[in-house]
Parts: sequence; structure tokens; C-alpha cells
Amino acid sequence: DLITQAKQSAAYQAIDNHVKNGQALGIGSGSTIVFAINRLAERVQEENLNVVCVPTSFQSKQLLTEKGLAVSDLERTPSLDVAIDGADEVDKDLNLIKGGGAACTQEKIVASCAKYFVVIADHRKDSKLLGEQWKKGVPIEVIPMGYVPVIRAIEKKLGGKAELRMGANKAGPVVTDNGNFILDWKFDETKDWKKVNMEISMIPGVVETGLFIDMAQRAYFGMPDGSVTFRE
Ligand code: DER
Repeated sequence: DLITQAKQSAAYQAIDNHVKNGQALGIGSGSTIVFAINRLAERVQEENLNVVCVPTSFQSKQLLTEKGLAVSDLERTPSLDVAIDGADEVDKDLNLIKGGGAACTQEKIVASCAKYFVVIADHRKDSKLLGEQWKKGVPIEVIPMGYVPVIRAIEKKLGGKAELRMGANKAGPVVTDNGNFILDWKFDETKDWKKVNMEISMIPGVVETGLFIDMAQRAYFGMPDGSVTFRE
């Protein structure tokens, strides 16, 4: 379908434009990154590239391993050349909402270790303001025993509504790869996201937010006709 085609086009463009022999890569999570990993495996095969990949979830680690790509970690490879990842929404300043796949904590750590951070997405993610198209709120990873006071603190300080993310094929709440819960905070109007990100991060019990502020250098958007645009 057109969305799948758009994801693939953006992923291929990013891998073809930014991956070179000898690099250490950060590899994100979600559905768009699957196409990026497929293209990376193709290029490694065809061009006999020597790259190492640091995953950001069990999902991306499994995909990298299945494709026979060299998997590393931040203990062995703490400095990355390029990180490539999806996003739930990208605003005009390249601020991101991420965490739709509940992987934003490791994704943010890996992205922070990269010299260059590239986002790949279909056109639905290309917004002026956060919240225009993505209506599920900002994901926030929290320590399980504190999720109720964190909800209360966020709603008191910043308004909106924060809800515990419940499993789809799992009874009870979603549990992240780090053993924590996810809150989805539906904010009521656009904010000073840099300030909000810091305020939420300071609340005791918050592990990480899905607000990636001043992190991405470039975002590729796949269009319905298969073409790709980018912003930076
Ligand atoms: O959960 C995440 O952070 C994902 O990267 C998400 O932001 C994008 O997932 P998608 O490529 O499946 O839309």
C-alpha cells in the first residue's frame, strides 16, 4: 500500500545517502526501520561494507541478527557515526515525538551518541506543530511503582491527560525492554517543548520522554507517489 511504499522510499534514501564503509551505526525501532535494515543488509552484501550496528530494542537487535549484520553495543561502541530511526511526528524545527513503539529510552540514548541523527518517516509524520497529526500523546517511560504520582504531577503541572499504556497481546500494562511502564500524555495545546521536556524529566519516577528536542539533523519523508523529500 502507499504508506508502506512511502516508508520504504524514505528508509532506502537515508541508508543510501548516509551509510559508508567502516561506520558505526545506531539503528532505531518501529516499522519504518525494518526497511532501513533490509536496505542496509542489501548494501553490506553488494558492496562488502564493514559496518557495526547498535540496536535500540529487542526488536531491532533481532532484525539485525536475522539479517546477519554485525551487532554491537554502547560499551564496545560508545561513539556512533550515524543514527537512523523513525518518528511518530516531526515538527517544523525537527523536534520529534517518539515512543509509539515503547522504545524511546534506548532510542534517545543511541541517538545522543551519534554524530549525525537521521529520521525516516512517511508523510503522515510531517507536521508544523507537534500534535497536529499524532493524537496518541507524548510517550513517557516511568518506573512502575511511581506511575500514579507521575500522572498526577504531569497533569497538575502541564495539564492534559496522561494514561498508562495497556498491552494489546499482553494482559496488563505494556512493559518496556527496560522493565518499565509507558504513559501516553495527551497535551491540550502546543508548548515550549524544550522546557516541557526538562520539566517532565525532572519528575521523580520519570525515566525518559518521547520528546526528542534539538536532536535530529535531517528528516526524510516518503510521499504517496514514492518520491522522498527531506528537511534539515
Ligand atoms: O517507537 C518509536 O520511537 C518508533 O521509532 C516510532 O517513533 C516510529 O515508528 P514507525 O516507524 O512504526 O512509525
